[in-house]
Amino acid sequence: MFCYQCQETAKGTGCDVRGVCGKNEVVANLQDLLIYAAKGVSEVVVKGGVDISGIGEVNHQMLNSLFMTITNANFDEDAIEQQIRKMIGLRNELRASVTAEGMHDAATFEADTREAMLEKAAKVGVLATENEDVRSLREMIIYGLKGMAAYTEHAYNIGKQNNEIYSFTYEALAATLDDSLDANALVALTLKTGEHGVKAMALLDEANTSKYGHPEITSVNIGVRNNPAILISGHDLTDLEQLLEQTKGTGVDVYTHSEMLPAHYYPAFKKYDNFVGNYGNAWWKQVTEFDSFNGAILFTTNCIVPPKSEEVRGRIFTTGSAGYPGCNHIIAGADGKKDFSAVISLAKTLPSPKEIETGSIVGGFAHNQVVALADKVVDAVKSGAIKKFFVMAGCDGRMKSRDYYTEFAKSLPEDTVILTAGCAKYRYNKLPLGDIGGIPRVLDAGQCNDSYSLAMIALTLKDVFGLDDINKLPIAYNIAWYEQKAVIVLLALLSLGVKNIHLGPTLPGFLSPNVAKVLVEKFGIAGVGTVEDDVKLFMLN
Ligand code: FSO
Ligand code: SF4
Repeated sequence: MFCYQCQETAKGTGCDVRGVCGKNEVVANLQDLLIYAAKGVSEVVVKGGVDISGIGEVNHQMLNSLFMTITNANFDEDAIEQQIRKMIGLRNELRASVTAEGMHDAATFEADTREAMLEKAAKVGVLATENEDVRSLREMIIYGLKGMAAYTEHAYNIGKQNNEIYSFTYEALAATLDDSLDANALVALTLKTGEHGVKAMALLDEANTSKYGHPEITSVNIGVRNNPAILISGHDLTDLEQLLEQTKGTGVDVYTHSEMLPAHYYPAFKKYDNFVGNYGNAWWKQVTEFDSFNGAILFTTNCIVPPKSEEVRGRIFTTGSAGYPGCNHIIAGADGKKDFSAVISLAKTLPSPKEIETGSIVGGFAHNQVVALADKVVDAVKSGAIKKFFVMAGCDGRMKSRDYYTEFAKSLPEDTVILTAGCAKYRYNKLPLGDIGGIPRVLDAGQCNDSYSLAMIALTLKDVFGLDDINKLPIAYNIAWYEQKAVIVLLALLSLGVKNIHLGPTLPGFLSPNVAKVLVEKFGIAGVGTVEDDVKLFMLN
């Protein structure tokens, strides 16, 4: 196996024996083959000139395939094998309907057995591309597409689609098979990936807000009640909605976990009186927090950490693109509805959660809410009460070096405001950082995809201040990344013209030295240094 798609990759260069995430060699290799099959489908669509408006199932399975390979989403080898078969089947049907010739091997290979799949996988993984710069760019594009697929799938679940995103996904995946494309062409494609990332986030924003209302300032309870409970993790709001509907009146409480926290900010979920609050912190703390939660757990997406005990594993359910061997997986029926009765029944037999903290946290500062406060914010900037904003969106992770972000937040001058989104927020959202004239010093826009809101806020401020360049705003970007959704967020920001983004806690292992150089020279991308130096540097510029 070889995988270097996330920030925690072994030695910063690549996992080649077992993933630091817990992914074993078989899962890693099957995921490689699934991506190869997805490239094959793309080749047929592009070379065959297939009209994508007529292949709804293929479009959907493409999203699902990419999503299943995101870090910590799916560890279930059987599920991945089944998805490979599905993609090969769909690819063959499509190929039979077109007349194009000279198809790439990805569009024609067959692998009927697990053995044949693993044999093929060994030849088509990341290292099959020999030139390290081409490999770096191809992989960066693929990781961006994975993140984009995740956001597009959530929008799809709400019934919103954008064919431009599907078309681009096929075009870009097929391009990663094309040896005639040099590094320059791939750099251009990388930026185009970012442009489509903006479209995917806009689509999801529209889907979420049209169905559930605009996020609004909300205080979220972080304590517990004395009832049996379900903890819902991941990012999918339609799963949450169905769970809340099905638990209504059952005596079972529902808590959010990690990236599901921002669901509390949406008006539509406030009517459920069993929707109690948020339990715990960022994804990686589940290794202890699932023990004390006691109840049933539902993963709607990543981030799953392989459970240490059978007891915890027995309480975990997965759905959508998520999966873990031995955990009950809930699939949607023909009508798209999911039956969560098994989760609810199990929850009823389990003790209530153990309290690990008390109090509340405040969030809900997505674009609509912040724009509603625009006068206040603009006045605070004009009067000098707010000197600078820090976009600190992205992910949290296990590495000790991420303490940097807590220390950085603590060390920022009191006339600065943090704009956050994604699970990175857990590094500082419970610190007593206070407010500036009623504006909290940590404004949480929501999930990682709600980084879109942060970009919208920046564009609004640019107009209000009459600036011609987004980089002239008093906004600094100090972003933490972990998995591929953060890659699409980064590419999206670059495509919007944002420069001088600091990325940590380490730069991606998938960046070759030459590709890293392009990012530094063209976009001013930098890593992080010490807290003291960085705060000084950011406040000077
Ligand atoms: Fe975090 Fe995991 Fe949302 Fe990621 S929970 S790390 S960027 O999946 O997707 O922020
Ligand atoms: Fe390693 Fe990350 Fe890949 Fe897991 S997802 S195998 S930790 S690089």
